[in-house]
Amino acid sequence: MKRVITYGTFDLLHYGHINLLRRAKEYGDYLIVALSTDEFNKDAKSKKTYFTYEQRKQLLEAIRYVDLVIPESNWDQKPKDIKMYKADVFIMGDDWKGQFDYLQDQTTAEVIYLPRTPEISTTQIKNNLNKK
Ligand code: C2G
Repeated sequence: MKRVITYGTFDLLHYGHINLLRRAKEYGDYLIVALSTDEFNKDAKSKKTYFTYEQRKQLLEAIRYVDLVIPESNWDQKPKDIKMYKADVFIMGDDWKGQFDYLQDQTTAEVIYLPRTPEISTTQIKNNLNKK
């Protein structure tokens, strides 16, 4: 069983997120999503989410590519998560390229950055809605 892990806020779930999750799942058989908690978003990522953690978790759990959703409550939990969940591959969109290379040394997981889906983001959705 090849296990993949990825992290994110996944607010206002959109096709860019789905593209990432679909491609991440292609690297293994089991996809774990570490979902940023409301506190982590507010305190560490300065993100104000539209949907709560529970709502975002419910949406992710409905996606066929996602096998498990766990909370992301700090920046430093990744090595522990990778060990605890026996993740073989760590995947993020390439807006994070290079930021998590340290995991390649600190854990047995392969670190892969996938191209982001252009032209879509939660921020853009919010801005466009405000214009209407
Ligand atoms: N993403 C993408 N294409 C988009 C938008 C997002 O591929 N158009 C990817 C991002 O690169 C990320 C994932 O979807 O891998 C989730 O995006 P966000 O919810 O914006 O996650 P982020 O705030 O970057 O959180 O510790 C890591 C952080 O929790 C990552």
